Amino acid sequence: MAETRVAILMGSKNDWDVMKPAADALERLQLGYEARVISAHRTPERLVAFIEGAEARGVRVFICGAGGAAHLAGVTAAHTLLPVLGVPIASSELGSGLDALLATVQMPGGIPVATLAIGKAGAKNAALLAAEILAVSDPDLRARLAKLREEQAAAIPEEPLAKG
Ligand code: RP5
Repeated sequence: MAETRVAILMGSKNDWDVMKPAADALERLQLGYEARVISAHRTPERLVAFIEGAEARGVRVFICGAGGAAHLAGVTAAHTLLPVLGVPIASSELGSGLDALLATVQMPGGIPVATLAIGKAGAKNAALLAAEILAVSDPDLRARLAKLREEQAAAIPEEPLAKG
């Protein structure tokens, strides 16, 4: 695996299905990552310990996915100057993930969290946004991102009933 550049944190192992598209996208872009189950509520010491060692291990961007009263991205952002990308997850009895979206996106001024869409699209885009952040100072990664965009466009049929 490539050297670590990104950390993918999630509040529960039950969040992995939603967060896996982030890992898939990072792998496609040959970006190394660490994925961990860390809850801001249930394992707060684990969160602080992970963040304290992350930058020395190569982490430059955090992706945090959580559901319900989703504090993981905000608490992570409070402990680091690295960019934090938040992915709201639909997991509570409210169902849609709107609770997690609001909890993640409505950060008070002073501690920023860049919030993506609810669910798998948000997880995938968080990885792509992390790559774009890193590509500012990595021309090879920028080229891989450009190739991915080209492949994505080429895979979209012009005809709605086209096979494939
Ligand atoms: C959040 O609570 C997690 O991110 C998860 O989405 C949600 C429910 O967690 P589990 O009860 O399924 O472990 O902290």
